Amino acid sequence: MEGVDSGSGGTSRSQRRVGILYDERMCRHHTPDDEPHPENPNRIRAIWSKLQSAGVAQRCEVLNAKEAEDKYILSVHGKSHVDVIRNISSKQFNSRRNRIASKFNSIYLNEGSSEAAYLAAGSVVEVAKRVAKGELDSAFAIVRPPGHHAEHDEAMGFCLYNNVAIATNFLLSEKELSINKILIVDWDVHHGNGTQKSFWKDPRVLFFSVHRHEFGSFYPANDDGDYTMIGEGPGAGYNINVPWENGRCGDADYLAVWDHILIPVAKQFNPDMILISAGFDAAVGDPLGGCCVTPYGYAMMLKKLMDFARGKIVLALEGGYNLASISNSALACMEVLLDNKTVTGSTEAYPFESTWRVIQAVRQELKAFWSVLADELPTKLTSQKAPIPVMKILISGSDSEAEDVEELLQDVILPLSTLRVDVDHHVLAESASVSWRSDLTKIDIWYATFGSNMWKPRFLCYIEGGLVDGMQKPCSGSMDKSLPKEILWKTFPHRLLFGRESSRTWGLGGVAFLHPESKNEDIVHMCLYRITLEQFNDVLLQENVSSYDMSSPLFDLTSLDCIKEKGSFNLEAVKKGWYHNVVYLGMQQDIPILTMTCDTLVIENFRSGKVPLRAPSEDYANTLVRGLVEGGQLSEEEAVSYIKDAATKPL
Ligand code: X5A
Ligand code: ZN
Repeated sequence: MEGVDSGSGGTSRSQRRVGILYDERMCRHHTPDDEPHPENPNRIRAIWSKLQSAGVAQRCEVLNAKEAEDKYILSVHGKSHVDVIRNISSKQFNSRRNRIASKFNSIYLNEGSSEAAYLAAGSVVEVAKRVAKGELDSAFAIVRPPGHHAEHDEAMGFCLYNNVAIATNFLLSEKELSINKILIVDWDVHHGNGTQKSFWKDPRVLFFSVHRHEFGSFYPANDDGDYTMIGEGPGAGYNINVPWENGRCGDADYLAVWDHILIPVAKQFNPDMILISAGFDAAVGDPLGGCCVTPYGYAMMLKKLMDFARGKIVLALEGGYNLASISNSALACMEVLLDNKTVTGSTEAYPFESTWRVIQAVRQELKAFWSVLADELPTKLTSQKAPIPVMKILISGSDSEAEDVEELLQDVILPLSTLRVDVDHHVLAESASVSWRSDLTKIDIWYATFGSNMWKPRFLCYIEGGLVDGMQKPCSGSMDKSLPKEILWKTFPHRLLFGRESSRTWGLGGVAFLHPESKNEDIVHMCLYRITLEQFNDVLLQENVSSYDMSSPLFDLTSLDCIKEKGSFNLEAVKKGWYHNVVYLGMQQDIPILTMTCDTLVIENFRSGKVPLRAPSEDYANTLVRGLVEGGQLSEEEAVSYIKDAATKPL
């Protein structure tokens, strides 16, 4: 039997009235030639179909999308911006659309964009109105394009109209709704810059955003999301930012922020209604977010907010780019909206030390406005912290390295028994790849290694599978497990460097990169393994920890022709991987020598400090030394100083 009310009071309804809104027309907004893009129509399709197959949509009131009226949109955006979005999809803009889109930051536009933007904004208005009127207890608007980055005169970050800001102004303007104080909770992994600006001086709207910030280097990459940004004039104190110093934040971090900032403030503010900018890109497995909130975490965050505003809550979708993660997160939220049942599950980890630091900074900054934040947090509490990033939930330091969701699933999600989670994961797609494999197995190449792969037992993990000393994660190996046919060493005029804060395989500390361009004063020792081009493809995949399915090769014969001419070859399919740039180093016995490293753009980011240069960890450095020594290239002393040199010389 569904909809059992385990809550108190015999008079309560057996089923809460929960609204859900989905409209296929919002899928007509997509990239002009349907090029792949994280913000694509399948996002809302995946959520909608998940909610249906789980039987949740059937327990909700399904609402129709509506286009927003210009007068409400104009309460947030300027006339010129509204004119652009209204007209952009018409025929006479066909030739100019791409050029206009390129003037914005992270925006694409097509014939369907206008309608989708109007529907997204109008749909959030629609569900908000119904919840405000009491026709519904709460609701979820499954909308796109998202909205929270969109500013007064600016589309950005995949957002055209600021859906949540528009709905907020609508609620405040309809006096008979009696909604005078609104809490906006923005749990999208990115800062809600557009929403912040909309209500900067407005004390009727308490804007709260928790986001990756990394001192202003995470998108939108400025200081707007800093905790010192608290609003101005009458709005001072009504803007609260919780900026993460690092990625990898999970349930424990978010719930600590809820318990020690958001919930006490919500109590004191006492909102008439809550709007959630519900991006699910802080979810475990998200390709952009690099955080690891589980469905249980989202459920708890939502549950804790339901004690306010008499449960009048509207969720509006923002970001979230892993289809399985966003579907499961949305499902967990819907179950909370529908049920009085308590959420079960547990958070095993502690918050990061940096999380306590940020919480304390926020409380300090805002205690003059919110007396509930005035007390110092007890040391007994703040000393409970994750030792160092726990390896099993350590998602690499970059905001982009593709994730192995499977591993995270087992460690983090499976214990959360009541929330069914089945994140898809890829294995080598054997059947589809048979044909290219049999072709590429006939071609030999030299795979030239400059990092830990110089130590043969370590490299063999990429062929045979498994792990060796110092590695924190096993490799899957190649499909063809035959050993390298030959091994030889050579030096090349390239610069070796170490960067990034941590890696999945070695933990904290930098890993080796090769400057893709050569320079005469540089020298790098390289161990060359003669393997097949098929095996090289499997190595490429493992080096770039990707969910790419290998139904076609990453690097084929055409790529080989191309690289001999151009010198390097970027792998589009794993472009988020750290080693997606294949570099050609010449020929050896009529066989091409190939290596893999980052591209020159990343080198620039290393140089500017945007991506950190970092010395290797002890385990990792030892592996390199071992490779050089056992390979007969250098004495131990020489090897140690060679590595140290590369790790300390400025770029
Ligand atoms: C809504 C949202 C992300 C934009 C990232 C641009 N936008 N690199 O998640
Ligand atoms: Zn986002």
